[in-house]
Amino acid sequence: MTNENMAFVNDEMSSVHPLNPLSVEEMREAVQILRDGRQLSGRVRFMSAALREPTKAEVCAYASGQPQAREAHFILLDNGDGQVYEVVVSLTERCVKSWSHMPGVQPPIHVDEFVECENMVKAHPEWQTALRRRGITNFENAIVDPWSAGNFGDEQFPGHRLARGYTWMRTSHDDVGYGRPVDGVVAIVDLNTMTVLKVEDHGVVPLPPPSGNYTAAAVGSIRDDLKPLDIVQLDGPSFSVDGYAVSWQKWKFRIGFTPREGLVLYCVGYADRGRERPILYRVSLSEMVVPYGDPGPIHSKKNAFDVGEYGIGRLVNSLELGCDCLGNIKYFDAIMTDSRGGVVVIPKAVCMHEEDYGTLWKHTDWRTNHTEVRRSRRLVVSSFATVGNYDYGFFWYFYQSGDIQLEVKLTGCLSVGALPPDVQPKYGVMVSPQLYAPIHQHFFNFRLHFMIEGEGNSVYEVDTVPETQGPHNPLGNGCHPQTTLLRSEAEAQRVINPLAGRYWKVINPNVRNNVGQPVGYKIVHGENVLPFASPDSSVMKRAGFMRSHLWVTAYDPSEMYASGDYINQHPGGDGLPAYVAKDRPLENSDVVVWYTCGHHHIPRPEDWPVMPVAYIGFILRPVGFFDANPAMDTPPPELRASCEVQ
Ligand SMILES: [Cu+2]
Repeated sequence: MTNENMAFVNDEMSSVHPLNPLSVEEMREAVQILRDGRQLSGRVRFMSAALREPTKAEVCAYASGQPQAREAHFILLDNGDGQVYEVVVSLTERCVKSWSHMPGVQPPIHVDEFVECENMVKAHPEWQTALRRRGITNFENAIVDPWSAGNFGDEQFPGHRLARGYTWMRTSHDDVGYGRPVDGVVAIVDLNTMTVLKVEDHGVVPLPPPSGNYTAAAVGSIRDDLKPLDIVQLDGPSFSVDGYAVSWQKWKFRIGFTPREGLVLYCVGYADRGRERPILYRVSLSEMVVPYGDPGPIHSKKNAFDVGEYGIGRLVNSLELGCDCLGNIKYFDAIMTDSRGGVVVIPKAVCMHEEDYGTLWKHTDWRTNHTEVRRSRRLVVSSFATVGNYDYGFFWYFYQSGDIQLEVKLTGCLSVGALPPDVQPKYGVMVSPQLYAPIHQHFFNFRLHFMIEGEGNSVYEVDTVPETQGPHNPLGNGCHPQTTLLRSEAEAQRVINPLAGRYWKVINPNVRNNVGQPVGYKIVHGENVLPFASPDSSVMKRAGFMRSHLWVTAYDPSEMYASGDYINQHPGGDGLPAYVAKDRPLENSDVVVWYTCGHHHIPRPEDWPVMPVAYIGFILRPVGFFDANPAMDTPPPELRASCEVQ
């Protein structure tokens, strides 16, 4: 893609841009075309409905004002026979363009299945018997979540669409849902037939006492010494939006959204040297998994893939001004379908606003006492999703310094277990009387399709190494960066090394800055960890992307997800481990970087009943991309003297 191409993909044209998510009208029409083209039985579910995203080549071929082929992609599941179909509908040609049978796969669990599964399990006599065994006779306040079944090689029900239903007891409908696990009871369900196949009972554990609720009314005494803190922008925000195209300061990008990945950003570029300079083609959360470290029968099978097994975009929150976002906000809706093909709009699913971010740069001349200081402003694009008990925020930040930051905010309720009084857990931490939270990790993999100044990109690992001893290093202080080209996919599977100051950079060897360096961006890692599960464990096979923090692949539009297209009940090996098995060359080519970050969570009592936000992420930082500090031209702040506290 040339720089000129990049400019046009960032401008909204009179025709619909090929990367725009399907509109409400398009979604409704696509469903109708599908129904008109094929007789669908009443047992067919729409497991996914979204734009069939054009390939990068197709987007690059997009010409200003030219009508674009618009297509929708569906994943259908026939609950009657369990078969799965991928369907492409052409909105332009008003026809079903392709219909592909996908044998042996399981789509993600749909939120509609959550609701139906809970009602079905609660009505089942074996489950009711198991609860009565625990002295529970009123099932009204019970909640049941269908956890993904995984694949442990010991399946008693091959060929079924499985989930594991776990139960909790509320004291009322307003109670914290996840504080009182009915430990030991697992309902193995078939989501196709919506029946209970088996109720496992691993032994009665007393229900823990109520452990507190998180609503303001339940907390009771609310502190009263917080004064309002308002974000006021009387002249409006500094960004402009045209459809899904965003301009802010010198940044330009496009916003997208898929039911599987949630928030997607496209065509990120920066205006510099008199043109828009491409940096990224497409970035998204490609997969995530939460392996639990308790080997007991309940938690050992908990390792939810919240992207590939649930579709984290479908679970997105509708955000509230003043609560989720402060300031002058631009919201974007998310458009999808329910499992019966009805169009669903989640309003305000993506929030965009500006934030003050303290000091951008500063220097005081101590001789003259003259100070130059600039305040940092950042643009925030974010969304929040609720996956059962946990909540995840995904925040992209754009800075005047040229940095792009991704931050995941982890909050919500821990997945807990019950213990008899006076029993201490080995594999978890007590968070409340008779209530423990198993140790676990949250691994996120972000797919970062770079295009630094075009398609010829290379990836290097940079360590800092001490200089050898000798006359060239007489005082022993010498050290220097050691740069290693990652030539192929086999070489480009790396882990962090903070003690070597390791980072990875993506450069364009064909474009140089004013001191002759190739222009590039580096990946600055934050908190990270490797998994503790054994290499031959189920979760390591299924989430092979956890093995390395950095993976690089040659771009292939069919390679989108770190654990493959259909991870639900999959035995493993798909996704990145399969992609890199080809060991394709990477130098000076169209590369996709996949970054895995792991949040290690040994829970604390302070994480209960709702955990304060924990943060994890990474920064993409220019390294020789600019000739100098790109934020030199930010205006000096206005002096204000009226708000000094005496
Ligand atoms: Cu956690």
